[in-house]
Amino acid sequence: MKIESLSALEILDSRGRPTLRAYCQLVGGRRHAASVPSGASTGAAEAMELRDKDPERYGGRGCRKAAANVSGPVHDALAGREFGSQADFDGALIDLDGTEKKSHLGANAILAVSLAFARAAAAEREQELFRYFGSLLEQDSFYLPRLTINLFSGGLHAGRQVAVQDVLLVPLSAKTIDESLVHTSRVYHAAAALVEKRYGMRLLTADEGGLAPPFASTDEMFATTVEAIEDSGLEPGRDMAIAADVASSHFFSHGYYEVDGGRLSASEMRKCLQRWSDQYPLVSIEDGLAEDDWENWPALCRDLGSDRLIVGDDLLCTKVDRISRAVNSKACNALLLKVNQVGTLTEAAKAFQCARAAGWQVTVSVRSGDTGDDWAADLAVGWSGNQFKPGSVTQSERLEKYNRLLEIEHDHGFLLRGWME
Ligand code: 2PG
Ligand code: MG
Repeated sequence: MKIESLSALEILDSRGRPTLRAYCQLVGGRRHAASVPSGASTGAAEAMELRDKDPERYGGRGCRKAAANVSGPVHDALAGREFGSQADFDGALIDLDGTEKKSHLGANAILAVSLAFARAAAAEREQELFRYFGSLLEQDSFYLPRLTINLFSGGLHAGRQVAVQDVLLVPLSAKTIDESLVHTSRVYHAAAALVEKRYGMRLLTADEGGLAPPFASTDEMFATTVEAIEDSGLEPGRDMAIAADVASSHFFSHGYYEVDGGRLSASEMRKCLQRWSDQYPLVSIEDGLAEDDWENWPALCRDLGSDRLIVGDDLLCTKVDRISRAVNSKACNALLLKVNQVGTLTEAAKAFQCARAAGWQVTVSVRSGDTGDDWAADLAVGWSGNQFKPGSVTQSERLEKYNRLLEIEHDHGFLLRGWME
């Protein structure tokens, strides 16, 4: 695969903030594009997005420098070169950048090019994108991931009216993607009606399309979720369970977790998570403890991990060294995989394999600032992730991913994974 040209431009994400779209053209092929997402609740160990820091444009968040890096030095170094594989191409990007966190060229620039190359390579092989992604892991049989779908948001995704960042629905009894979305839509509308009645507000949505009423407490957020499931005619815990992205790094300060007006020590925070798990049908807990609170994660996983997912997001940042540390210390049993935390497809594939080799589950996730590009759905199927977290069932940047899953299900009839299967 010989590179004809690489280029990029600044575009806007679902929050109206700049991000990047890159283009890759192989010799003899046509131009292929890929757009990258961007997070709000970022982990400290994440690869670095390059931002312009020009206060006159988008509060300093512009991505013109990152775009120029692709169209300039990256194009100049790689155009005309032949690459036998995604790993070779990504390796060249990593070498060209030369920094630990990809801060020289920008992780946003590097990932956009890595993905655009994947699209171009898949097209050259006349493969659907999910099959190309599968080939990176030498995988050629596929499952559809079980969905986790944003319903309510707090934390950094909704102005911190409660500490916990996201409450998600897990359609447990659904047999297909189609049925998962039908069930979820029922609950979403029941929740919207409850919110309107109880809080007297029209439907204001958070970053990922979830509802964000002024809940007085986290318990109220969980209890309203259960009520909405019941109102929809589904059975909580049997048809529809709950996942929480606690995102606790973002309310952890000076050794304490600041939840619902209280200051909890790590062991009190664990007790709190235990109580929520006893009281509500909580089947997955993401970032229940903070990203640097390594010493307390193993006890959390021991207490709650036998029949639920204990997911590391900020803790792991999709990085092999952090995943290995968590495997060795039994800190969690699942990886939240976000490709832009690490910056190339090849490194994300290694993180995926490292987690799977330890017998963990992998939840593939999009970001709170996302675009209409649907590559993440192909990735979730191509790598047959156990779960997929694309946000709520509103907003087109979310729905593009669900619609792509519907398309793959329709065209190929792959089976939907069972929960924790
Ligand atoms: C998370 C993600 C997605 P963000 O914390 O898991 O929900 O949020 O993209 O803001 O990091
Ligand atoms: Mg998270």
